[in-house]
Amino acid sequence: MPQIPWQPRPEGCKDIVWRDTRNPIIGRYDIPSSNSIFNSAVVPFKDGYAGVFRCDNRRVQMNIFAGFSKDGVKWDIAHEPIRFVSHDGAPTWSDYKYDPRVACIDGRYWITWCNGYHGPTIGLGYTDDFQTFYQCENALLPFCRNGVLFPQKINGQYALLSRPSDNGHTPFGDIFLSFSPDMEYWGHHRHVISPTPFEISAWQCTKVGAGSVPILTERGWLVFYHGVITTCNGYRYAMGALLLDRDEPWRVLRRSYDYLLGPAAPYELMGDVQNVVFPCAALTEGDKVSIYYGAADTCVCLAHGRISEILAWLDGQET
Ligand code: BMA
Repeated sequence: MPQIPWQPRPEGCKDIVWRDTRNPIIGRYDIPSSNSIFNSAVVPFKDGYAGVFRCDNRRVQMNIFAGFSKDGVKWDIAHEPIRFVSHDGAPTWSDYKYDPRVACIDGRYWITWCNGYHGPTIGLGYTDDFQTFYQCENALLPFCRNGVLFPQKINGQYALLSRPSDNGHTPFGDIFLSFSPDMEYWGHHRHVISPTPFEISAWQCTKVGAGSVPILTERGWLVFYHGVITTCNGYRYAMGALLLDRDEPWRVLRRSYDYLLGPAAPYELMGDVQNVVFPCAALTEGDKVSIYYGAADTCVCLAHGRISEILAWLDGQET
């Protein structure tokens, strides 16, 4: 396992989660066809890392691309999008693909993304080598976004977080959990969280959506998520954290009411969509965590923290 691309907290910084000094680590024009590269997911792979990247092209069409890195910071992203092979006759046709997440389950890399199939829904596929990618049946019906798999079965079932939505820029949204025995048929749907009342925590009062693949800690599943407020200038996306029960992960043990990371750096405030911090992945090494997030729908950034400090911080979050 390579070292994760973690940096220590900068001197004088009191934040629970802090930005990488190398941000943005992936720029908007880092492949020849791209208008922007953001909201992307990475996992440890061989002696380095692999990832699935959202690259919008210069027609601003959304698609997902594979990439490799030795250190998690410098990425070699394919110049052509992933071409999925159908698994068991599943349709590979889609109007668009965006916002991928990658979960390694029993050594196989499972990819979920927002799949344009008569509107947005949760696309599902897998790869063993990041060369050949298989597309399975869509996990859920339209309209739905932000599909995030747990990295192991729970009580013998695969588990998937998602956020039912509309066909547009959805002004609502709760996180739900679904289970499947086989990655094809999903059910036993459970509610996880709703947006908060404005008076309690305004940054997440419009909608919420799962971000990173959950991290198993001694106290339960730690998940980074995004929360949205509707401002007079449109949506603003910030990042929070959730602690879910290990065996019944629809049970919420802790939730952030302060945000962990809100748009404040220039690359989060300015871009194709201003004021967006959108977490999609996290790497851990012991207590260290490095979070990959899309900034302003334009570039990919990193933020770092310590799991023990994030859990202690969550303990202090009260309504
Ligand atoms: C959401 C998705 C995300 C995007 C966000 C902010 O609806 O499209 O990909 O980052 O809006 O524009």
